[in-house]
Amino acid sequence: MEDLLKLKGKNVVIMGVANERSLAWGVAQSLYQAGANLIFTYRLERSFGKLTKLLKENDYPAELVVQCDVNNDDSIKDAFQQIGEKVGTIHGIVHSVAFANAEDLKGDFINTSRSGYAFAQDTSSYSLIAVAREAKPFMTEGGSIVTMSYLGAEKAVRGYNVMGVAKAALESSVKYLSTDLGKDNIRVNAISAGAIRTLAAKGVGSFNEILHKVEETAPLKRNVTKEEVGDMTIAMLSHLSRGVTGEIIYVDAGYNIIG
Ligand code: N5H
Repeated sequence: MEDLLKLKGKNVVIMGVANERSLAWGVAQSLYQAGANLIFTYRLERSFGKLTKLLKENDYPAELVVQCDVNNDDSIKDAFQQIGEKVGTIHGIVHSVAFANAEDLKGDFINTSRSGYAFAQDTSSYSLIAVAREAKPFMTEGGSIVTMSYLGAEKAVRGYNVMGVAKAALESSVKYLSTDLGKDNIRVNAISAGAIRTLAAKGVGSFNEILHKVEETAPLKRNVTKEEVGDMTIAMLSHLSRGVTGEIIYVDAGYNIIG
C-alpha cells in the first residue's frame, strides 16, 4: 500500500503516558503501527515504570525516554536538548498533559483558589507554549504539534471547572502558536476528545453520567476510545493533514454538535 501518512521514520515526541489507559498511549500505539520513531517524556517515576512495562510487554522500541516536568522551564529545555542531540530532527509532538488540584475539581467553580487556578493554567496550557518554543529549533523540516482538549473548554460541563478554563486557554494558545509557527511549516492543532476513562477521570462522580448521556445523545450513539483518538491524532501528525493548522478537531462521536 502506498504510504499516505509519511510517518515512517519520523521522530515524534509523546508527552503524558501515565498508564495503558492514557490518550498518549493510544497515540503511541497508532504511531508504532505507522512506523514512527518515538521519544517519550514523563514526570512521575511511577509513570516511567508503567511506560517501561508497556513498551516491554508490547515489544515496542523507544528512541529515548526522558524526564520532563512541564511546570519547570529548565526541565523542558533540558529534555528537548537531550531529544535534539539524540534524534537531530523532531517532526511531531503530542502534548497530552494536564493537571488541576483535586480540591479545585470538587465543589463550586467560584471557590477556585488563586494558586489552584494558576497551577492548572501553568501545567495544562502554558506548558504547550514552553514546549513549542524549546522544540522549535529542532523542528527544522517543518512538523506538527497536537495537544489534547475537552468540550469543557467551550461549554460549562459540570465538574470540569478550573480545567475548562485551562483548556479554553489551551485552545486559544493553539491558534496563536499556529500563526507564529506557520512560516516554519509547523502546524499546531488540538484534538477535543470525548470522555474516556483515563487516570485523570478516576474518582469523578459524574463520569458515568457523562458516558451515558453521550451514548444517548451523540450522533454515533456511543462513546469513543483512545484508539480512535490515537488514529485521528496521527492523521493530524501526518502528511494527510498538511493543509490544516490552528484547528480544534473533535473526536467525540459527534456529541459536541448536538444542541
Ligand atoms: C467533566 C469531566 C469530569 C471531571 C474531570 C476532570 C478531569 C480533569 C483533568 C485533570 C488533568 C485531572 C487531574 O489533574 C487529577 C489530579 O488532581 C489527581 N490525579 C493525579 O494526580 C494522577 C495520579 C496523575 C497521573 O494525573 C495527572 N494529571 O498528572 C471531564 C471528563 C468527562 C473528561 C476528562 C477526564 C477530561 C480530561 O481533561 O482529562
